Amino acid sequence: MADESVEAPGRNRDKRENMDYRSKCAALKALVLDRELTFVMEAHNALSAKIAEECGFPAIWASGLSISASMGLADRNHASWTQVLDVSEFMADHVNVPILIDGDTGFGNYQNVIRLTRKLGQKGIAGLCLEDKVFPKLNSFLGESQALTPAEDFCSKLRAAKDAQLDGNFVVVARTEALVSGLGMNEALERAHKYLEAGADAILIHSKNSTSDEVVEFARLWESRCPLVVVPTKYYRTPASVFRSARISCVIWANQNLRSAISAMRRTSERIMRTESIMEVEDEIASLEEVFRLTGEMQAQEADRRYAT
Ligand code: SPV
Ligand code: MG
Repeated sequence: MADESVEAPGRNRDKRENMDYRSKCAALKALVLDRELTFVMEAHNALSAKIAEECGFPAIWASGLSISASMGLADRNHASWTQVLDVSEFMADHVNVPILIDGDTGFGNYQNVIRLTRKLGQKGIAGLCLEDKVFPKLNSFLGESQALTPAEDFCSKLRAAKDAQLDGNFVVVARTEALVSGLGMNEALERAHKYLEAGADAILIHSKNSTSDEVVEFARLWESRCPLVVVPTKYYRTPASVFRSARISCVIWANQNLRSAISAMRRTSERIMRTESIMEVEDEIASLEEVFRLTGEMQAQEADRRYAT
């Protein structure tokens, strides 16, 4: 009879993966509910997710803008939801911290949200952020007065996501674009109330102002009814102490890894082009050893030692 106390390689694999997923969801839920301010870092592939994790970020934002940009695509749902999901799966496989995915509008109606949410659970993604714009979306910082979906329709998506989640601690963040679209504070608050009622675990109040005044005012009027998330891309001068005093739960740094990669790659390519040599850049770029380390080469060599015949 097999000795049940000895765990054969591969045995209980599914159980372990489920446990891992459970703990990622629990970790993300705890971060969102915690009264301490949490910083969530953008990533657009497994490598940037790994770097963000190693730098100490407790959660990753799988940014729609950054993922589509890294594919050379506009942030207009030109990347399909399965393509975004594939990238996020590589990220989830590569890091131990939870991932909150930017689910845009949910890629359709509540039907699409149900399928998306189930797939996120299967792929190890701990949270989903949905925004109340219409499909296909346009980045919040483009154009004026973008149309919003009726609040009732968006609530259907939120209810569908909460009902479809595979883990009790899966986090659904409802993002309102009411301020971005110029609809005003009352509309933003009314929508947030409805979204909370529909089951959202947190509200992302988005703003494209160059100061944090309107999100701080929203937070004051919201009176901590549920955790608040902000994305200070445009009000980047705001110090963290302002978010702490406003009792914001999470700050998402939404695109800085992508933008720094663009600048670094351009600098390196320009220098190599100009000097017709890689000598000048060699000491300033990541070593090959670092690439091997970040991509699990040591673990692959360990597998060779154990299993190669
Ligand atoms: C993203 O990162 O894709 C976002 C945040 O949705 S923002 O681009 O700032 O609207
Ligand atoms: Mg986005």
